[in-house]
Amino acid sequence: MEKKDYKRTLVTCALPYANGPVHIGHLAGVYVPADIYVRYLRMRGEDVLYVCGSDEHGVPITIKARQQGVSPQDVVDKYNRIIRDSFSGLGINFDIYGRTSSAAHHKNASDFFRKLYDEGKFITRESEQYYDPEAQTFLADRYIVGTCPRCGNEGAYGDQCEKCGSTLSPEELINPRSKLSGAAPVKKKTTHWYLPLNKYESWLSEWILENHKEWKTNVYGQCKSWIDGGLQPRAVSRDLDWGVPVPVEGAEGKVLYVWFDAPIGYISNTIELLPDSWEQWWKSEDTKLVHFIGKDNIVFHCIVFPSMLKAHGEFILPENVPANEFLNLEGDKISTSRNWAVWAHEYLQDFPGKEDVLRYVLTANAPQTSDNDFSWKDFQQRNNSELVAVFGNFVNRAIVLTHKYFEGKVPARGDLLPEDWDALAQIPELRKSLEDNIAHYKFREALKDAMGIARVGNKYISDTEPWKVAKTDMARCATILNVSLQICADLALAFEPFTPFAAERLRRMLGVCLEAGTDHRAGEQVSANTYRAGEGAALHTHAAGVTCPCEASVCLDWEMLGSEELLPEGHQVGAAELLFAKIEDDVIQVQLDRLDAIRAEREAAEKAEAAKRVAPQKDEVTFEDFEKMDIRTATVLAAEKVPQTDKLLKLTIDTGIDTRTIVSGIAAFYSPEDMLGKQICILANLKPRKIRGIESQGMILMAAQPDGTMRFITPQEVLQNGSQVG
Ligand code: B3M
Ligand code: ZN
Repeated sequence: MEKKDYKRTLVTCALPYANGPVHIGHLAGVYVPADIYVRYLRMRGEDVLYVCGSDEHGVPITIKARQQGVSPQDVVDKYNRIIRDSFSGLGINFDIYGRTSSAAHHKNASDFFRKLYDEGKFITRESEQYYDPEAQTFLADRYIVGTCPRCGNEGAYGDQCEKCGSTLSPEELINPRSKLSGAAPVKKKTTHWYLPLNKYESWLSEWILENHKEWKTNVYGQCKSWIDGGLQPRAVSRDLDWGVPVPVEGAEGKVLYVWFDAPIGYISNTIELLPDSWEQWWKSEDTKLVHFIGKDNIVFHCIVFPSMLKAHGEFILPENVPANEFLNLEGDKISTSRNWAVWAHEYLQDFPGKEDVLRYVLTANAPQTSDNDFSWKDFQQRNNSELVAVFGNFVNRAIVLTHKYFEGKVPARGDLLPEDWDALAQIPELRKSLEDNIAHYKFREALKDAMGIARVGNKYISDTEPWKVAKTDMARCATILNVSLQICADLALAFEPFTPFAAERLRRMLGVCLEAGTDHRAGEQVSANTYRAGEGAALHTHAAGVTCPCEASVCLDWEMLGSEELLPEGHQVGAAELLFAKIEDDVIQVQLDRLDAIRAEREAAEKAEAAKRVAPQKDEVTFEDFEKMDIRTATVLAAEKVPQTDKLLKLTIDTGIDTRTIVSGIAAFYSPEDMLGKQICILANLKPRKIRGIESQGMILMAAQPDGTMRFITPQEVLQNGSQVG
């Protein structure tokens, strides 16, 4: 059960590995839902801290650095910047985006480990690990490559074959070798620290399985199967040279395991932002801690990190971990290594001004309870027929008509008719549902509610036809537009969490500002159009052009959503602008072509790879079996195509024994002229059989290459026909 009376909410997002850019899968699973949640809570006046940063340790980073011939620091510097820019480009503005390679994090993670170490919370274990005798270093599984026992891929890693997707262990690789030196790895003893998760099993079981039955079923289910399966001690250190050094005498060459230090990064980043007040966020039972993550991180955030926090003893535990499933792209798993993704930074380049469209589509298709798919056609469709045709169209009509008939001033409202009441009455209901859905981390459904408000407005204005009414009854037209403008203002509130850029454009059109709660960023990071009236005061978000402090005569806040009068009569509305623009087919085609090219390239590479692979050896035969075959040299005397076939040649050959006919399926590889006069080898005593009505007396020996092409076998020098081969 969720505790009710929290004073503040700490929202963390999984720290992205700084070894590559973020893609739509990351956005849909973690960052967009978290951002909706944070924006919503802030509008409701809640005190929220929003923490993220990059995860800059781990083996994939050192591998990437080696591949590119740069240092791991270079790699993380590069991607930290790209990822950061992607987030802010999409309106995802964390209070802090820290880095686990920072000195402050190293110290914090080190202190955390040391406290547990000093209090005897770890056990040590000796194990055998692979070691590179030439490079004189232990090898992480990723640093061992070899041939995949399942698919024959020669570049499989010690933990996984990226070709066929199998999970592997280094032992299973055929011909394993070190990525560093190429040497065959040997086993060597090493000692590591382990967190004995088994000791936390009954506590975890009570905390999650008994007391957090409200967690999402996908999250609860994973936790249950881990706990029911029995927990084992987990190593928290590694033999590596990139990471937080293990702060213990004699631990040279060892660092904290990346999954030990990374979640501590949430705490480090909070300390960095709020050196004086961070403890209230991490040590007070009045703080609600919520981790937004993808499904592959569940065990670390629900089992391992909480056990670390419990062992430490001073920190709060998460109230919820609303993890999502995965997003696919055009029906295929998103894959960084195969470049099958839509990258956030590329999207921002390709679709300037359409940040909200991606946020909208990713929320509408969020993989909340099961994996879901992103397709460009759906993206286009949702933009054109939902954002443009419903939301944009409604707002545009309301504002344009207000300018046309009432000089852009909110007209007076006369007596309301039943259709007006009907429309207005739906909004508080949709608001209630939206609130309820967000409280339960159902962002997809919450977005439907927001869109429901736009649908109410669009239907209302279509049904009441103020442009016609204006010809006969200006007072009624005024009432209709007054009601329509109230609904526009509702939309400026309801869509702020989902499509903040459009919500801001809408506020500018309506000439209003928004009370958007507190945020904890330092003053200079607050964007140009946000304003804080004083220390600790609520943050106002002003549309560009609306003057501060709060000279906009109307300042909206969430509590007004669905109320009767958000915009007073006579309020001056700004000029109509385009809220959303239609996306044409050619724009979508560019994206589809790009994916097609990637798919084609992959298929060609796979084919080339398959072509290199030789067929496996056949079952054993005895010498006697072999001796039964009468293989001889022979010369082609005549050759012609078998009529009405593509594959067959009819050959007349001199076998040294006789002159005979053989029909052979080699026309795809040789023309009759190619064969004429050539010496070949034949299986002479193969039982004759009729092929296309021609009796074939024997078989030509051909070598079939792995790519499917065939060549005939010929002696090195011309021999007497009829020589026996064996
Ligand atoms: N960097 C894994 C990931 O991005 C990892 C998350 C760390 S959260 C503490 O999937
Ligand atoms: Zn494989």
